[in-house]
Amino acid sequence: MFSLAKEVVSLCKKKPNPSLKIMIVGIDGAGKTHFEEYFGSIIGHIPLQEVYEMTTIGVNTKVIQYGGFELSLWDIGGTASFRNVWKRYLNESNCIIYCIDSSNEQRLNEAYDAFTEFKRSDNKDLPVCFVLTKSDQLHPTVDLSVKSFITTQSCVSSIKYFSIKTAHNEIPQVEDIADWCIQHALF
Ligand SMILES: Nc1nc2c(ncn2[C@@H]2O[C@H](COP(=O)(O)OP(=O)(O)O)[C@@H](O)[C@H]2O)c(=O)[nH]1
Ligand SMILES: [Mg+2]
Repeated sequence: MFSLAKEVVSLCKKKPNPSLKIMIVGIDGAGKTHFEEYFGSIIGHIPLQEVYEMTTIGVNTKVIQYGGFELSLWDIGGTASFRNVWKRYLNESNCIIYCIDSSNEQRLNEAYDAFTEFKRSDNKDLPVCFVLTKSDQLHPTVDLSVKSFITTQSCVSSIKYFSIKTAHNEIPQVEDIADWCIQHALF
């Protein structure tokens, strides 16, 4: 009897956390790979790796445990020729993080166009956390523009700010983003 109870306890312990899949997209240079690295380091305690100053070709994945969930992060390359691959991940995803370089007003329309084209394929209308990256160099026009852009979207959405320069400070940027994803994810 005692050994059966022990077995049940050990099986319960092995039960994995429910999984939540988050795709991280945005045009090339938006800061996705740096964001994912810091996310994995701060929340998942994965040692911070040096990010190669190179455009991501393909997908970088990380799996971390947070808030009772197993979070799978997919940082998907954002070059123009790779953007049509994003939609292939929609079906399996529960939430989207869309990174926009908040310092770059010149590429803002390109970022909107890529998002609009991508979202057209999203039948579930997944929630989107718009992460304004490089917030150490936040351009006020970009900030205002994105605030207005999200009001035109049908999906549940929010704007969060992130900078590799302040990610480790007292401001819980990454935790705030992870909490938002957990609260709004569609299963
Ligand atoms: N100032 C600043 N630069 C950043 C920040 N995050 C990323 N970068 C720079 O932005 C460039 C593109 O970053 P990367 O993560 O490769 O973008 P990706 O193509 O979207 O994956 C790199 O040169 C980074 O050093 C940030 O928070 N602040
Ligand atoms: Mg990248």
